[in-house]
Amino acid sequence: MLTVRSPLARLAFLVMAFALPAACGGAGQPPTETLQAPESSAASGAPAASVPAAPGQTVQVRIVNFAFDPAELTIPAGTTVVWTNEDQAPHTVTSVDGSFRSDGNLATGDVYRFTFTTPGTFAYICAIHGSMKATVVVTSGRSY
Ligand SMILES: [Cu+2]
Repeated sequence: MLTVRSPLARLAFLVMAFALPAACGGAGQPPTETLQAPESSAASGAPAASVPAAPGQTVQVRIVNFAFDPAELTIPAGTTVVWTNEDQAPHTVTSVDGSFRSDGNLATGDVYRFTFTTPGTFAYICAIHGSMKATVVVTSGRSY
């Protein structure tokens, strides 16, 4: 028989008809999407507190288990530190030199934020629990 009646033959032809242009198009396409995301240079590493943050950035400090976490934080001037009380107990953020302090007690889930503009070492405590001590070290944010 010479007549192409077999459905398989038709199917094969269809597959060829579709696959061929697709293959050609795929091979001829240059590798697109070579744009680099600017975040690779802007992101200054992991959100770990020991890594200096970029000026203007916000850094989180957790208050948990009757402690500030991280207890020691180094940031460039212009950084905003956001404390969040994750304890059931109330706490405060009270600087030793009086340069900043939370307005009253922070209840569970409460947030206190302060933007450090002056370089220096700032010790702070919880006014309720004197054993809760921590430090924010502010470096010059305009050194580059
Ligand atoms: Cu406390």
